Amino acid sequence: MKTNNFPHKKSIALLLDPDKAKGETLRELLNIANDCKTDYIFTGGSLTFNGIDNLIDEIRHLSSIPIVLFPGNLLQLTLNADIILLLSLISGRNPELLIGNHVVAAPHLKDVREKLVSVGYILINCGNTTSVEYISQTEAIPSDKPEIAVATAIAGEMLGLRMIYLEGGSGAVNPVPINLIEAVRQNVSVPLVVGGGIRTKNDVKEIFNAGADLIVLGNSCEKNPELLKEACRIRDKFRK
Ligand code: 1GP
Repeated sequence: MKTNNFPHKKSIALLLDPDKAKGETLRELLNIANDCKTDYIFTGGSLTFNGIDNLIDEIRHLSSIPIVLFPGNLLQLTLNADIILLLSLISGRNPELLIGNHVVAAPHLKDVREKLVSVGYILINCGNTTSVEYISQTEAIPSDKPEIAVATAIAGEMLGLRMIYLEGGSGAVNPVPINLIEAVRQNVSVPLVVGGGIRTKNDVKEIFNAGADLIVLGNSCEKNPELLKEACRIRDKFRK
């Protein structure tokens, strides 16, 4: 799979946590994902230790949706995904997550360059301390400081990162604020991904409207798979 058109148009990704997505739950969710033509399946997580390869195998049996590795740490590194996000946590100042892990991973990734997408990963504090913030030992950008998010995103684009990801964190109390998404959209031209705490179809509509290209849904779809269908319907309207 080529990554130079990733993501194409407005897109929806379903995030599957290898620790939670199993058995019948996984089958049901993937049936829905297939039916509504979900664009991508993301897999990874802040605390996931292993199980990514098994989950990828299972997904491949049940679906042909492209699989994107969204690694929470180096232990999750696998070459079996179709796309591998090379995340730089540019809102933080943890050198391991800015460059250290990349140095360790680079020799393993050098033969699959066509799968790699470098991402400026930006944490936004959306009301609570999320696992990604705690585990990464970084401080998220306050949600009422869009100018800091904008400056960070511009810096990421200037450094040559191919995508900006605004992350509220899994289970965030609120999604990334709309005015912050709009401000970032107006200042960078690379694809914009938004995820974390998105729970309603109205959230999905507003976030696409604000300029996101790709919306990532995790927890809320596990609890309410109907949201995935609704999100894909909204995506289809935006594509018309
Ligand atoms: C992906 O971390 C998110 O960016 C997923 O968050 O589980 O809250 O949807 P949720």
